[in-house]
Amino acid sequence: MTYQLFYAPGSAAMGTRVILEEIGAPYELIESTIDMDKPRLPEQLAINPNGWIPVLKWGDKAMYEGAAITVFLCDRHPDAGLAPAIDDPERGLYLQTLVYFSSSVQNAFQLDYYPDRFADTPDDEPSAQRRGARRLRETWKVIDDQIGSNFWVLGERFSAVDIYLFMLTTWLRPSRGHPTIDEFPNVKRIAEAVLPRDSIQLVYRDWIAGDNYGY
Ligand SMILES: N[C@@H](CCC(=O)N[C@@H](CS)C(=O)NCC(=O)O)C(=O)O
Repeated sequence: MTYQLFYAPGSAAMGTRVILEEIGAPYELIESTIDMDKPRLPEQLAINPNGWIPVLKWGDKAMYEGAAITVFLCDRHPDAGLAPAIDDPERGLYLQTLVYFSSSVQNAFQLDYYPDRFADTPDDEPSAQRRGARRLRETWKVIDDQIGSNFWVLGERFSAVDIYLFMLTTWLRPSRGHPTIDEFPNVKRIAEAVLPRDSIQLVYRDWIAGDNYGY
């Protein structure tokens, strides 16, 4: 079974690609875009009318929403050991953190990167962006405090949530008023521990080399 992933550099689809690499499942990338001036592929829009990625296809099925795709893939490939099983004591924290990342931390990024979705008029957009930068600080602080002295987000065990954390840290841009990762030492420690993984080195090669994907 070969997965197909609608993909663009710099996007949340990179996190999905890392999961696919970690799982060792065969996959193909379908070139998409997050450029708001470019059209989306009709096939992508038919699956996700919102126009955003990641979008994952397998067989005659498809889905979108990065956190849901993460849970889906990790449950489907338990041998990869990327997620606590359904009856594992850490399953709750795993789901809580993934959903918090996707609904709260990502939302804060969106206020800055897509202010037109949150502001009534173009004149109001800078206000949405400023609130987004503050919201980033608030939400990352919650995560930093949650991690505390844990080695990984879930404690002793590496999981897909650590990959998701890494992906989100690559979107931090102090030049846009975002906090720096140094403000969140526990987050930074985990991002640095994730960085050497082969999957990250492959998928984030350009980012590691200093390409900020135009942000
Ligand atoms: N809630 C979605 C959001 C995904 C998202 O914001 N993707 C961005 C790239 S990181 C995107 O495709 N942006 C272009 C657009 O929204 O049209 C998820 O977590 O999968």
